[in-house]
Amino acid sequence: MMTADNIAGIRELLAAAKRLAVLTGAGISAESGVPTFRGVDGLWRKFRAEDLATPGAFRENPTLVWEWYDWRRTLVAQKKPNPGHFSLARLERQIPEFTLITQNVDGLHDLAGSRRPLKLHGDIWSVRCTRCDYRGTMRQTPLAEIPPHCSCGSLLRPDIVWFGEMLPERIIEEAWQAAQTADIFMVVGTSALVQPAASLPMQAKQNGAVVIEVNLEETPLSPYADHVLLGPSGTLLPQMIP
Ligand code: BJW
Ligand code: ZN
Repeated sequence: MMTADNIAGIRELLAAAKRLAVLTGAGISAESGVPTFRGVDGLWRKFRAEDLATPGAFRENPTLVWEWYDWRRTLVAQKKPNPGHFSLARLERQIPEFTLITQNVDGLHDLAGSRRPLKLHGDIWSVRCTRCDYRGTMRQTPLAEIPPHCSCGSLLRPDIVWFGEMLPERIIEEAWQAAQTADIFMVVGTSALVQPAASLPMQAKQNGAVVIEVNLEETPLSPYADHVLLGPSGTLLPQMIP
């Protein structure tokens, strides 16, 4: 239900929380200058998701997919966390049981000081081999070799979850657990369209959590949220979290 929200009330709610989980999406990084996926300047407007973020696309044209990631990596490397990220890092230190769940691959929560964000969709700085079990971090921007190769000679791929791929099992399990036990579940800057992430707040609600949504606009989740705060997260979160 939509309520006429007042920030002071939300501040009190948060201050009293014992178990809090937060799910973030691309919107929290928008004010850092990282493009979102589905907004006006969203990444999907210029590139078709099916062309780039699927295992099939990578098999078909690894160079194109790597060029896209190289461009995004180079962009993200120049970006810094904004007051929204910093507010969540602060909140983590105030709540006894706190879980940060993010769909973002940009690493800005880590840079803001969040201890261990559960990265549902992977990390733009991580790679893995398409043949052997090598996994590693690759920070170079721009890449010297596109597409990059493993020392075993096979192609490396971004360690990111593409459409049709399973989320990392331990991470999604931990996220379900946090959703099921939270007394407050906050959702920030996600269009709430991509599954299974979008089901986490619903799961929390079914288990009795108060759901707070922060977004520029309403989403499919809004009718189920107890409090919907419309506005930029970089302004609203610092007001909600002193
Ligand atoms: C602001 C703001 C500001 C802006 N302040 N707010 C059930 C039903 C239907 C389909 C499926 C289903 N289960 C699975 C599927 C298929 C698929 C799916 O969900 N499809 C939907 C699109 C319908 N899911 C999957 O394939 C997932 N895997 C899976 O389920 O495996 C099991 C399985 C296997 C095989 C078959 C079936 C099941 C994997 C999903 C992986 C998603 N990966 C991506 C791309 C990674 C590539 C990369 O990043 O390089 O992850 S998709 C893309 O979307 C990215 C994001 O993490 C994700 C979510 O986007 P997000 O964060 O919500 O961003 P936007 O842009 O959509 O929204 C931004 C929001 O911010 C907006 O609301 C703005 O208003 C707001 N905003 N500025 C506050 N300043
Ligand atoms: Zn290898």
